[in-house]
Amino acid sequence: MDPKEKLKDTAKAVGEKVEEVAETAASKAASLTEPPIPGAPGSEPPSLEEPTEPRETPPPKPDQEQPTPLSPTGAPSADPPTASAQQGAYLTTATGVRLHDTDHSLKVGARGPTVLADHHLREKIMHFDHERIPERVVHARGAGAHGVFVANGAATSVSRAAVFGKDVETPVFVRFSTVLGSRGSADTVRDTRGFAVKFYSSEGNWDLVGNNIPVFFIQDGIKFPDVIHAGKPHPDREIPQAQSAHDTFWDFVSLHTEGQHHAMWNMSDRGLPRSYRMMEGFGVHTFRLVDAEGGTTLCKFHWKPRLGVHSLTWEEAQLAAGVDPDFHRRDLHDAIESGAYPVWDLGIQTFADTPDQTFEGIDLLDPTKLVPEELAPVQLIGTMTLTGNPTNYFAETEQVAFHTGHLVPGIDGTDDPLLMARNFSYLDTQLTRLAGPNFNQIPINRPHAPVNDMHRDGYHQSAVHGGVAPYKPNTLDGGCPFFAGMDEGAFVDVPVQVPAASKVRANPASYDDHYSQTRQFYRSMTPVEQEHIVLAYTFELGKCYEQAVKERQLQCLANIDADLCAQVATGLGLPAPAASVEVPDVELSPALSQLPGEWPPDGRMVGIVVDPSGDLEGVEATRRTLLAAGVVPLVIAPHGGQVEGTTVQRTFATVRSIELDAVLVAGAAPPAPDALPARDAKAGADTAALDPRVTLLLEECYRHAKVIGAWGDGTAALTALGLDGVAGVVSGDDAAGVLADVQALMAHHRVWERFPARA
Ligand code: HDE
Repeated sequence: MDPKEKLKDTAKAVGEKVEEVAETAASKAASLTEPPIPGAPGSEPPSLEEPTEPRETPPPKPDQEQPTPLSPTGAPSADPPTASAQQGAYLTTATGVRLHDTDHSLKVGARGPTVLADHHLREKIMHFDHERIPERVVHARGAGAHGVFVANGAATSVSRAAVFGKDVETPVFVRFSTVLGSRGSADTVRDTRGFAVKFYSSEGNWDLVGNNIPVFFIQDGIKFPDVIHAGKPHPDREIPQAQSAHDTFWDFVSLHTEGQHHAMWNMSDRGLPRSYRMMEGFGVHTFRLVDAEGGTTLCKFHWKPRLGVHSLTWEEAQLAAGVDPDFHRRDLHDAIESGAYPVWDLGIQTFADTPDQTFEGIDLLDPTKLVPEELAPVQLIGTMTLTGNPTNYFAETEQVAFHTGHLVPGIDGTDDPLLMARNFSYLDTQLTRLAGPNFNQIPINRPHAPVNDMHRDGYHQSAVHGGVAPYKPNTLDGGCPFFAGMDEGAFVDVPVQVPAASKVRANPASYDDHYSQTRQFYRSMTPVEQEHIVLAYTFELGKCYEQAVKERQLQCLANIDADLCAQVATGLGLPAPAASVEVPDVELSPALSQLPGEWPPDGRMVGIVVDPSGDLEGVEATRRTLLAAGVVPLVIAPHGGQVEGTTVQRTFATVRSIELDAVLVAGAAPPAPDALPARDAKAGADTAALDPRVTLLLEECYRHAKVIGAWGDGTAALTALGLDGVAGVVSGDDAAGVLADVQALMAHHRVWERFPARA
């Protein structure tokens, strides 16, 4: 079969799988007797005893996908996707020789020395010693997923890329990440998030390597090592990990004031996403689209999450970093496993490709500037759905290699000096990280298009190239491979005019204004969001040691907004300086705010605190209604196991409020037998009627503006805590009525009224 046809079939199969799995998930939820709480470690439940009958390894879990089976040079393979997993029922050496023991090294007598001839010991330890590869120098901590992108055809008038053709389905692999932390750092730190998408298009791979923030810290890639050195832990003590709340970061951005805009986004709620599923994504740079006639249009890419853009509160983020450092990774995998597939629309803002490359006075080559959506609306051009979890973290999420230079015909870069440096960096970094130039042959990186590149040899070469003439022109290999023209889908460089100029190390004057868009962002926020920004700056600068750094950053804040500066200065106990530049008014851009709105609840978590002597029928009905709405119910009880036939997912001892988007109290919840201060300091409070861990749960949910509901005996708990009649707190006699109100309130993400406005 023609490889392209075969690829189309693969893409179609992915699309069908999306629908099929969605349908199965919905019908499964309706018929389930046990809640499908995601997180089971394997595809089948383990036996109590060690199995001894030889058998093949169990298959991957239904939510897991593998890289499409392709040869290293992109030829479709008839192999099943599991062909690259372990094969056979018996333990073997790396060369396939069966083994009868792997627990004892070969010794001279049971107590004697190990012999050098033990080839199995030597091979096993050698391989283990080399299991680690260098982590990414930035974005080391990440989580990935498989999915599919379906174009709606709206971009075909501006780009000839096949990936944008109407109804074309393209498999994708996405990796979300934090920037500053090491591979094992916590997910919920205040930081920018990476949002990198690899499209396995029929014309080759296209990587859109973006962030959840539309601007960047620096205007020229030559400063990237500097800003990262400043953001990473201090080189002497190697602290703090994965955060910007320290002297070197604020020293840098207060000196390189072009970083103020990005820093402002980090200090806003965007720095604390509730979930990877609830983030916008941005290509940041301006790209150049090329149509079928060679005409060009400038564009900026946007990913819009169907679930809306939501954030954690600062206290939630801090708690999660300790209680569940894998918060975002777990959330993404759990959502996919439970069938709540994350969906984003891809959109573009388009601009005429004029010689000055500006739009409404905004320099499109300056990556510290955005174009407000009010000036250039985002037009949707397709939809991405994430449908599969990786089967193996290392093989897929760790080894995936993105590169801004992975472009396809119809999509090109611009002269943004940040993008230029990236085009160099992403190839270069893989040489060290993935040990050589053949990283595109690693299964997760293999293009779904035929590869005939004349590159030869190198570490880990897994293609077996035929022929003798990897050069052009040649006659010995029949002239192969041949050049393609535009009509055969070649990437033909656009002959863009470059103005004659002197070679200089300089920025254009249009890069000079570092404050107007920073001010525009702050002033476009709602009062609640502004309060969070004040708190963030006050916390971050409060963690700085050096007075000069704090004062210099306050000066930057004065140049952004006098009130913001005054609030932060008060928190730091320092005088607020006057602006040192002119502070003109700016047009507001309401699209920058995350509020207000209503969004679907898919994949959200609702805790149900049960009391073994309470209304368990109501609990069961509530659980089913939530499942049917795509919400994950977590039953929380005094002990694990079952409560009168209802499976318990969390106990009073194991639950923590940060896991929940809303909480329901379905009974009196008196102190459990393990509510012992000697065992758990959280159980140390006055235990009068309610288990102290439940009191803490409710107090935290209240403080984090989460919806709280109770019925029956549970209402007494709310009364005891003084929560009756408070915004976003629902109580009543019947479970169904309370749940309906709770669901309606949850659509707003939080009970915003509970965050008091500044007097
Ligand atoms: Fe990156 N960046 N970056 N970056 N970046 C890397 O590539 C770099 C920039 C982004 O999940 C590295 O494979 C330079 C902007 C993401 O694998 C490295 C500059 C944006 C990821 C690198 C930038 C990004 C990276 C580290 C300034 C948003 C994670 C390992 C010129 C538009 C991709 C690697 C993944 C990763 C260099 C600036 C996003 C070192 C030199 C702007 C999402 O090559």
